[in-house]
Amino acid sequence: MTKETVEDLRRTSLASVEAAATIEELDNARRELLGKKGSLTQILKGLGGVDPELRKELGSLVNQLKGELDGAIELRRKALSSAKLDQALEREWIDVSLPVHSRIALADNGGLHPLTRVQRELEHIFRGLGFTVVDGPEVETDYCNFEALNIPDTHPARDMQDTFFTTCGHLLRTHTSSIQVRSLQRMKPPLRIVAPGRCFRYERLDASHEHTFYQMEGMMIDRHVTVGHLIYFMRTLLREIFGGEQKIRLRPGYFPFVEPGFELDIWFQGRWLELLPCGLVHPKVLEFGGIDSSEWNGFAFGLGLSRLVMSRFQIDDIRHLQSGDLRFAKQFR
Ligand code: FA5
Repeated sequence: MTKETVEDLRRTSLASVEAAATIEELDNARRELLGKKGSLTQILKGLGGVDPELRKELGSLVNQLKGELDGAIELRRKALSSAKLDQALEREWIDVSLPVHSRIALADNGGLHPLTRVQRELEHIFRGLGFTVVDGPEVETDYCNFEALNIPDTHPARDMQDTFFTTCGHLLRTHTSSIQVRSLQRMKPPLRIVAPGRCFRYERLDASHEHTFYQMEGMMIDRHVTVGHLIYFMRTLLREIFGGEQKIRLRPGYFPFVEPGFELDIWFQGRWLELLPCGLVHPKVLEFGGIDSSEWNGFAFGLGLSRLVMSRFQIDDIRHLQSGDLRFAKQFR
């Protein structure tokens, strides 16, 4: 055995590692070089019979070669693995931005959430009654959610609507009534708006109370609006949604932003469900919105949209609505 033998092996072995085109070929090459019967292993074994002086020199050369080979094999393995991944990515690439083929979409039967369905129906009904659908932010100012609705800082009504506050002093709106304020600031009377949206409260949760739920605000500002107008619109709304007259009751209710104020309840599963608080807009709220309350007045309501969906579809627990459970959602397709 000579230095040339080791040098020859270096050339051929490094070339065979480089030539491996797949992980399997690389494993074979490794076995042929470093396995039990591999060429390098044989050389190591043969060192025993070599003259001690030469053995020392050859031994160090062979060890050096072994180190080089290990490094080369590792490098090649990384290159091959990443090429394999690239190929798989290339092969399995899909364009997620392409529109779904209508036949596939139908086969999977995606559908609208019951909340979305009822919200859209309500929007349609109210558009037909001359209302505009408007929107407002979920993260609100204290001013729009409370102050301009005649609920000053010290007012006990704030306790009934505890919520989540941001560190910069804003809050997650507790009701869609904040959109009354924004609409009064932006629009000129006469005006009719409805504003569906998500609300948030720090609540004790049960079958009819969620921390995140939907309401739909409505407001009409005009001249000489009466409680009669209010009741007419509320009845029309419920008749259209339920497809017939519903058993309802109207009782006095207190909200600082209406005067007089009412609670409209609906009979649902053997009990009264609080659904539709309403009333005539308090003159102070109009003034906060820059509207002359001696010329204009109006009504407002805050429909509990999540609860309306419950009674419409006989859903016994409000928590199903946002559970994300497809077994629930698929029942309404
Ligand atoms: C309000 O939020 C008033 N802003 C409503 C209003 C608007 C009154 C305009 C007058 C004029 P209240 O807190 O009662 O009122 O909530 C209104 C409706 O939202 C309730 O009747 C109920 O149906 C629904 N609601 C309230 N809290 C929850 C909750 N935690 N989970 C589900 N629905 C709720």
